[in-house]
Amino acid sequence: MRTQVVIIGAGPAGLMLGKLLELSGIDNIILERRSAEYVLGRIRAGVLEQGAIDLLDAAGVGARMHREGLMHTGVELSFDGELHRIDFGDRKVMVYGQTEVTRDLMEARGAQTIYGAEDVAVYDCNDDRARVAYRHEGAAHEIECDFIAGCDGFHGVSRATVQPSDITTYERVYPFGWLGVLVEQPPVADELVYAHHERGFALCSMRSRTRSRYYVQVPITEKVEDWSDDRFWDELRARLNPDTAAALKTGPSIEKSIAPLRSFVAEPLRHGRLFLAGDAAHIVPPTGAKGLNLAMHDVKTLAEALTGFYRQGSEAGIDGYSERALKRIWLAERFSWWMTSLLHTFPETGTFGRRIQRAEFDYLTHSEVAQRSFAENYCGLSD
Ligand code: RFL
Ligand code: PHB
Repeated sequence: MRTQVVIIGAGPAGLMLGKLLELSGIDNIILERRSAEYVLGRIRAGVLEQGAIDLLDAAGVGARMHREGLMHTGVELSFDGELHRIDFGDRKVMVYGQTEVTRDLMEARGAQTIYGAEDVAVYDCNDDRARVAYRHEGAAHEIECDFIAGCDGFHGVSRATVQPSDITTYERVYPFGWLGVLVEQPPVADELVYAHHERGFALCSMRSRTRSRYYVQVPITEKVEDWSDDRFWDELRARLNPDTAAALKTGPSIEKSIAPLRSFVAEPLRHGRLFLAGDAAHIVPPTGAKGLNLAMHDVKTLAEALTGFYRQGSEAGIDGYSERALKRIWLAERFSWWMTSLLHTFPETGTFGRRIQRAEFDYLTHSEVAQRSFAENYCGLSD
């Protein structure tokens, strides 16, 4: 088999890249290890920046998002029970689940996606042509291609095939995770509530007007089996401001899982004919809601680069991809790290650290300039 671009991974990065290439007339095949149902079953991100909204529109898959997504013009921040709203000014974000983005992209895909592709392996990335081998339904296959897009997430094969001496990684692993619960109940507030409390961070989010998503910070050693629904709701209430806690509508959880928190960047993003994009290249802690949005920005940049190569015969885009994408990646890493530092409890920082967090919160909630900066970062920096 032969194609122009092999995309590894059918998460939002791989599916969006596939769609953008398709629209530019560039042949591509997606290889995905899991089944489509499994991919759609993963509950992840919920917040889209304007840039991601615009990209979904440009890809022709934005109609349902505009019908069902919830436009937010601010967020609530609670610190030890004291609530403040931050207004985004003339900016906004869209609350629309990653599951829905993935479903819309899957349904719009015209080119081939091979689900259940096992033992995917990347070869010859530094030669004239690259090759990708895989097994499907027991048979071995190979695809020859011009380029490979590694969109296979943090644990994928793409980054792992690069010689360690050719890649530099930067990492911070946090000693806690987020225990998340999805529930068929209306959200507790019209906007997201991010809460700092001495017991730990909490977040009230949503998927729709009838479905809510809640998180509490837990030590990374915690086991999800030890968290009954009642224990979760009690802990969440204890961390919120009293009015929000009193308004909380609880119910049986329809999903419950613990996600670890990590900051990570692998540089560069190009290795011969292999390009890394999305979580394969970088991870942000979810506090700033940046992971999905960064993945969308990466593949927009990569699709433009590949379109320039095939349409104009220009290598400028593919040569500049890594540097261009990394600029935004590091800005998002900075904001996600900062928001994580502001809102979580870090046992090692002691009482001095807590007072600095409080000062940071007071500055943010009383300075118009700080709020404009927050809104600019949270809603998405311009290119
Ligand atoms: P994905 O979604 O991990 O998709 C990678 C795909 O590659 C497949 N794969 C392979 N396929 C073939 N061969 C192999 N060897 C393979 N290995 C892996 C996988 O099965 C999978 O289908 O990466 P992608 O596309 O780069 O997308 C990134 C986003 O999923 C991620 O950044 C966000 O979910 C992060 N995130 C959030 N981002 C936001 O922008 N806003 C949010 O509000 C937000 N909230 C979150 C989040 C992530 C969370 N978790 C669970 C980590 C909340 C949470 C709790
Ligand atoms: C979510 O709804 O899952 C969500 C929202 C905002 C975040 C992280 C996750 O910062």
